[in-house]
Amino acid sequence: MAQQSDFFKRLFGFESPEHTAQKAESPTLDEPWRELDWGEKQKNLKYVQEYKPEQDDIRYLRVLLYGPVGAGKSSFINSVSSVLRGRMTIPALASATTSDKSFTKKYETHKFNKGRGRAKTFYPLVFNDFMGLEDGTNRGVHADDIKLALEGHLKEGYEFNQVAPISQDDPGYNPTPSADDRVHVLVCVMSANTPQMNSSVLEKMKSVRETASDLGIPQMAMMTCIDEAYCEIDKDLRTVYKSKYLRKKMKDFSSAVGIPMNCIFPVKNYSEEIDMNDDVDTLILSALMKMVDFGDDFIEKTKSDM
Ligand SMILES: Nc1nc2c(ncn2[C@@H]2O[C@H](COP(=O)(O)OP(=O)(O)OP(=O)(O)O)[C@@H](O)[C@H]2O)c(=O)[nH]1
Ligand SMILES: [Mg+2]
Repeated sequence: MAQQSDFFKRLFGFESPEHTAQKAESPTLDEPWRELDWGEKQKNLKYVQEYKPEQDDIRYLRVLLYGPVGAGKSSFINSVSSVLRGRMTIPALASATTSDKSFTKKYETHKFNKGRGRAKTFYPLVFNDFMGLEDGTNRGVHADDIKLALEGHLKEGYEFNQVAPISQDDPGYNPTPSADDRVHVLVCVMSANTPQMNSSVLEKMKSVRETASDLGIPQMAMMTCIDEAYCEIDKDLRTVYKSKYLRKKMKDFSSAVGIPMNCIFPVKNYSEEIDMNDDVDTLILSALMKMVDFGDDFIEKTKSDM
């Protein structure tokens, strides 16, 4: 077929109508719309592993994940841990099934071990995993709780209350957060496998974003489950930036939540595999490097504002 179409093109100087129609139907573009170097895993891993905030009073760069129930927030934390340690690890409890009720119920900081035994320390990059945003009022996490978390007011282990956001006299409320209790990057997580986002969840997400913008906190987004949503990507992860459907999905998501396209990253979380895979790692690292860069810029900015 390719030979036939080449022949047609050479003969007539343009592509045959059949070939043009076939190209239009194809789920993939000829060229990726975003460049990603699939051979740079080690260099990118080193970049993240060697990152350290410059400011003395900040031990950790803190990333906060939020988004709808079952979007893959906890799975992303597990995936990051696995990528950093070079083997499968599961520090954050992820759900084995998808439901409309959030599986994560507590506010927890996830740190990643560096080294073992006596030499064990932690990477200066930590994640907080939020309970999912659910449809309707008094369901799922309150946007107000996320806002307080952004400023560092939620204590470790705080149990989310679906009926009301935390009050200042709650033992889980931290009235005097330190510089590294606060959030340095806010990441919205969304599954590519969700047909359409619910309007009440979208409203909650917008309100969180507005607060983060008021606080000057950098924001980005990740689209998970790209393997489940698009069979061409499932077969070969390297087609990720050639998928027409995924690009459209990301564009729609970008306009719905107001996060620019260049701050949205598609990822596939480790979910069913038992061994590590370089392509999966490369996509995760691509998002992770931006979290480190954006978070570090914010840390530097707050330092110079003081
Ligand atoms: N195939 C595939 N499955 C995924 C991916 N990310 C997450 N999953 C699956 O989706 C389900 C939900 O993932 P979780 O990580 O628990 O989602 P969550 O956002 O933490 O959910 P809540 O805590 O309930 O709000 C789990 O069964 C995961 O294995 C992905 O990228 N690909
Ligand atoms: Mg979770």
